[in-house]
Amino acid sequence: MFEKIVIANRGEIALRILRACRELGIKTVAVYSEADRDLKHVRLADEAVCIGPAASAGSYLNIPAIISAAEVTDAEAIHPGYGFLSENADFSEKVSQSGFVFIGPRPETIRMMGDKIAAKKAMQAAGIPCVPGNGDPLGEDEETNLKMAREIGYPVIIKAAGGGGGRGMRTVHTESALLNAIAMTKAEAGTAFGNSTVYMEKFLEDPRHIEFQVLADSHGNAIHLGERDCSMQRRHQKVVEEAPAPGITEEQRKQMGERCALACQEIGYLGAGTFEFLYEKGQFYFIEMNTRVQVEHPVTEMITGFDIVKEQLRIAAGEPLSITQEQVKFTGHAIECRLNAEDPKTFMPSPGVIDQFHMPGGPGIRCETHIYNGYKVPPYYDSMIGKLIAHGDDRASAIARMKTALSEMVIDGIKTNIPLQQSIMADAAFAQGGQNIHYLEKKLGIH
Ligand code: MV4
Repeated sequence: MFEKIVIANRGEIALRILRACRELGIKTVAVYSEADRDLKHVRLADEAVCIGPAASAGSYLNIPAIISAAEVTDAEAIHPGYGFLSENADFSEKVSQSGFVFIGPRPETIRMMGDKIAAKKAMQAAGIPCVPGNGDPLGEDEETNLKMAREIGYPVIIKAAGGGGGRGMRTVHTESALLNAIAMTKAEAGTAFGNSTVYMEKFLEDPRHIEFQVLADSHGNAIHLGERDCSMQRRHQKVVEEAPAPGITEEQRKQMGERCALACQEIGYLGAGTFEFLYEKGQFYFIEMNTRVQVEHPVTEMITGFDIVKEQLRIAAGEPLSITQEQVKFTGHAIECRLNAEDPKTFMPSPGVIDQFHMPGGPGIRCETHIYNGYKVPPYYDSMIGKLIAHGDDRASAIARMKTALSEMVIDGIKTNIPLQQSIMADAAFAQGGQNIHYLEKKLGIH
């Protein structure tokens, strides 16, 4: 196992990684921006290095500064967390070239999954069901493109190969709008991603977002930890996640999960990963693969009793997976509410000093946050300040525990989305489970 690693992130996930390191006896190096001197994990880390100014371009995205921090502290590996450089293939490559271990997949894998066309092709080849549409780059020939859309059937969606996470895509409902939509998406993609390649898919109108968690080691072993339902989202930002996904049968879980694990073995995947699917009318359709630990990983940990971050560290150190697929057991139901420093009605960020914080507790409650009394939420980064996770024997009991926890949690001094989360937990349709990706925005009166 490593003796010392650099945590190349901030906030709750940096603290989460630090805790996993402590359990494994690994020393930690926190790297932080000038705005983040007071982060909780910076105080708890064995060493801390300031890597640049508040703006993340000069700090958390500053590759030479992060690698230098590893060099001066004599660390062996770098954990990127999520966001920032976590899915940057050039970063992972430079980390390796500098003699450190990148805690994540190989650069080639990250690069392939960053190219949505290459990712779809690889998954098709590995037997993963994909959205209808061959996934080839669209050429200039108008007749060919019109014919393809006619064959797929409207509505179709034009997606940028360099996009993902909801960026660089356009839906087309009629033939008369197709050619212009392709031209517009190409132009925008060229500007936004430096790659104007686009492809065409059937547009699924009312899907759910269901994703499978996988882990693969360097010895050729791969397992899945079941699925999460992340359909409660607003503007491509997840708001509530849960595991298991309501209504998914044990048989579906086994079949899709094992296919994902097998695909990992076929592409030589390394580390933790997520297969994102759209789920409609009983069918799964692959859309993207995330090559990082995700914000919502705790709901999977709660129903499996398994520590995903510790496993990332073990895998990166060359150890085999600590459990087999047969040892993975799913118990109860877990729900995660993301906690954001924002106005619950306008969604405007609400940075500032937290002058009162009371953390909820009780059976089945887990609170992942770096905030504390007197902590000042800086305005420079994502507004997520933590996550509240509730586990129960079944979905209803997880919701009941979440409601209790939300009602006893106090975060004063800034605005938070706690009222929004309370209204979701009290929502009759949410209580039913299995709502689609448009539900929350409709409830909020967007559309
Ligand atoms: C789609 C789709 C419908 N049909 N692809 C948005 C984020 C990116 N990961 C893919 N996205 C979508 N791709 C086809 N063929 C609808 C979405 C989509 C979506 C997907 C997951 C979660 C929330 C979403 C919100 C709007 C659109």
